[in-house]
Amino acid sequence: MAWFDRLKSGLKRTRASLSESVSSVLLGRSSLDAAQIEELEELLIAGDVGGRLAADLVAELAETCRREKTDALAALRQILLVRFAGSERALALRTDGSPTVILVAGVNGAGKTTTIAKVAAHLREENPRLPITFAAADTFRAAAVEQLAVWADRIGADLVRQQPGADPAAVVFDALDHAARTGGVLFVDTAGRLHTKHNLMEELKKIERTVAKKLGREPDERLLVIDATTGQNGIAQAERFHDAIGLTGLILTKLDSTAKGGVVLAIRETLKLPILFVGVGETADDLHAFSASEFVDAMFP
Ligand SMILES: Nc1nc2c(ncn2[C@@H]2O[C@H](COP(=O)(O)OP(=O)(O)O)[C@@H](O)[C@H]2O)c(=O)[nH]1
Ligand SMILES: [Mg+2]
Repeated sequence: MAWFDRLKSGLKRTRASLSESVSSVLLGRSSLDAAQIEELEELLIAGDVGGRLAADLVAELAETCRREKTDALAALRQILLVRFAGSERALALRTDGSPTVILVAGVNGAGKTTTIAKVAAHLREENPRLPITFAAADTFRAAAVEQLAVWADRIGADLVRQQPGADPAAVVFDALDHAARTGGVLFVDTAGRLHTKHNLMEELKKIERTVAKKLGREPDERLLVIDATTGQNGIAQAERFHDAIGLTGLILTKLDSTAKGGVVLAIRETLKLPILFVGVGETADDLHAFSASEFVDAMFP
């Protein structure tokens, strides 16, 4: 299946609850009365678009309709396209021989480890000779290291690991030595346990400092993986991670498992960070570079 069809199919639930109800309010209209404006705003909020953005979008739509007497649904699509143009960015790979260091953070179960595997699989497909290293810096659970080891094996990536309970920064230290020899891309898989939030943030900062000390720069990418089903909570979480490690971008997973895919718009609007990838399922083909226009097209076909 081509990517756009996967995305559309992944957004099925969001379309069924958010898009279809929005469309039925707007269909065939070229002006909106107060009741319709209110209904539309409520539908957008229910779809997790966020209160402020919903109010903004509805106000802009009402104004556009007043001014241009244009088809309201087409106008909403256009407003979304303009507002979210440029939300995407490709992975920044280094070309100076020094390894590209990609730190991947997020709470437990967000999809960090599988997302690393998927992105690595794509890189491997584009360039079979690209050296790829995984640093197993989620040392908190033995199973996490084993999970990453299985992926490394499948993809043909090198794995740098230590025993469970080891200092994650020490694993990264070793992995940096390894990647300095091989070049290519180093993915750092991290822990995500939430009940020790402070320690987690300190752990991530320590990993950053280790990279800075060894390479004289921050990790090239500091990506946060957000489970789209966590909705507005994901935004608050992201702000904490951003405060701790200065995120360079976001990856949104599990859009296939939520009817509130509007959260993508809320996240972009609130955090102003680029979205690199979105995930709509468990296979490597279900993770793809994000495109704002594709996303709007898939939401409102
Ligand atoms: N349905 C669906 N499941 C996903 C997606 N991304 C990841 N998962 C699943 O989420 C679960 C947790 O992923 P994992 O990578 O172990 O999370 P981590 O704790 O952040 O490392 C796994 O079963 C993944 O297959 C997605 O886009 N859609
Ligand atoms: Mg993991």
